[in-house]
Amino acid sequence: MKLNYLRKTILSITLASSAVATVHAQTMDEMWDNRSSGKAHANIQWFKDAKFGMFIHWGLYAKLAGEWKGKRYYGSGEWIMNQARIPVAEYKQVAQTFNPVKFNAEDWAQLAKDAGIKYMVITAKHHDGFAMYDSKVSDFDIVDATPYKKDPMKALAAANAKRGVHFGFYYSQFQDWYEPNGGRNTWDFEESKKDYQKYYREKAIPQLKELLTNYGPLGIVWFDTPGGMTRDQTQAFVDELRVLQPQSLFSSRVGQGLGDYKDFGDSEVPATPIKGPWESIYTHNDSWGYIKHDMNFKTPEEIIRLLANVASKGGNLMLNVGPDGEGNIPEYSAKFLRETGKWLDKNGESIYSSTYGLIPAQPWGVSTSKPGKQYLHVLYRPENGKLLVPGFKGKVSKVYTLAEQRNLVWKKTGDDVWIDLPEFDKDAANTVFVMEYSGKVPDYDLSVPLTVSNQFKENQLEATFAKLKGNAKIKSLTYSHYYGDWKHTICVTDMKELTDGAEFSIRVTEPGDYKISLEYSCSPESAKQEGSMNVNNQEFLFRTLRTSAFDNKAPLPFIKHTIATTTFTKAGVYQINIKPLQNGVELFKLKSVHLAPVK
Ligand code: H79
Repeated sequence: MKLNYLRKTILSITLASSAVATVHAQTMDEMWDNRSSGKAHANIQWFKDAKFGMFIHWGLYAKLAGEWKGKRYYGSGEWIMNQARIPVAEYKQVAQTFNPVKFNAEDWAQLAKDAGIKYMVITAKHHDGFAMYDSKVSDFDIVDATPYKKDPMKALAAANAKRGVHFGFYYSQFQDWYEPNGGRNTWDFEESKKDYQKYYREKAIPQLKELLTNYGPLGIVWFDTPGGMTRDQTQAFVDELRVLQPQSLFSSRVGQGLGDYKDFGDSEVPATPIKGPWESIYTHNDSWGYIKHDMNFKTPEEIIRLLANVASKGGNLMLNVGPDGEGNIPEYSAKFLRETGKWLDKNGESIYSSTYGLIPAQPWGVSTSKPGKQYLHVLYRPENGKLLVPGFKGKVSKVYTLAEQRNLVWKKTGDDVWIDLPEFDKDAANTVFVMEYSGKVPDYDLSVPLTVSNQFKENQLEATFAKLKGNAKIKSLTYSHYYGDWKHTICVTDMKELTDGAEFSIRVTEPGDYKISLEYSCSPESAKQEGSMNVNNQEFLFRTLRTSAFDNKAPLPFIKHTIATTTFTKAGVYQINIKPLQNGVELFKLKSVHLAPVK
């Protein structure tokens, strides 16, 4: 079970949205095209090295701030025109009051720099059709339609260039709710009368040409939600733009597998390492565009861990900020990004220019790689301070702390490396250790048994690592809480028959008593069914508890159902087998198995 297997089984199964089907025929997979050309772009190296980007969603919606005609909206503030079905004639008037006098390009670029960010991508035009730069192609732009009358993108491009931060534009190439022929405004314009080609010819292509001509070298053109073009048409579109800046990278959402690197779904990290250039994009709070009542910001600890997690799988994290209608970046975004920057100042070597870790995820954390080095990102300290790096084939020469470069005592027994960790703040977001080695280390392998140790409060076995039996499947379930604030959870699904099941291979490093819990989601039809878990030569029975049915527009609740206590008398490899005890409907959607030591 190596990387190829994974790409097919897990990442292609982002569920089609049933709610979307009534509005348009596109599935979420098509809206988020994650296929890249597979050909290496000549200028891809800076992107692979960058690891940390800043996304900025800024437009007229920032002025509305999640509120229209006294009603508040939640989630994806940049969708407010669509969510509130605001007619073009009324939305247009918002521009007359949009005057972001507090905007300061130098401050924004300096924040990126202080945060350790290497590239910035900002919305030149989102789905609402409003251009945040001086466009000659349309009057619906910041210079012609607002009292501000200036082009903020000119200053921003220059401020980033000065600091060596790569700069790029987001451009919504298909959706344009302002234009009669643009994608997806169904409340003003009739879909059947639209001529997408005319819109592409007369607005999208000419505007993209302006962006690729007037703002210096662009690191990235970040396309989003393709549509209305065949593969040949998309190829022609790409070719026409490429000649203007052959060095600029195009995101995979240009569509039809013609992008230079992959983006997965909004707020999605793949479960295991992915080869080739890719990026995960995340909101800082619950919305891309500014919403004044959205104060749910990820803490510095969450950002630092997310960054390490994404890097451990070989990708970049592009974290969004949503400046307000005056041009201020939300205070918590600025503060928490600067905190992240402080961590990167000391630990950046383990992130920038790294590739995915060769050590599978451990109860203590994740790893990243450089030639001859594995960086061990310790998120949870083993209680006795003895860190196990299991199954490591390299010849270890040295182990040290990254921040202070202090050498550590270690020993190798067989393929296991045991490291004596120094005392460190066990509440720190991420403490990094470096293991230097020589010799060849095999590629990341999914089938390696998962470590279970009594040195951690809990050991979590993720669905991704299950070996499937019968018709069981591993799926990435996509659902939202508010509006477009997508969440993704990987589960074992479709265990419906006695012959279906999930097997987890574990390596227990310390014998002893453990409590075992199953974390799952269970629809009303699936509730009260019997299942069995086989481990350690014992069969444990359980009956499923109802949580709720899967619905992609609602939370998917999970219950952590404790079902057994068992005693492992010897250290070693064991199998955990879970299966239904009747034929019929799905047993549950299994997210993970937890083993908590009893002390
Ligand atoms: O710019 C941000 C989003 O506005 C944009 N991509 C990120 C970077 C995005 N556009 N479309 N989508 C994401 C996916 C849209 C899904 C939809 Fe829906 C499902 C459109 C209609 C149903 C979400 C839920 C929006 C409305 C309801």
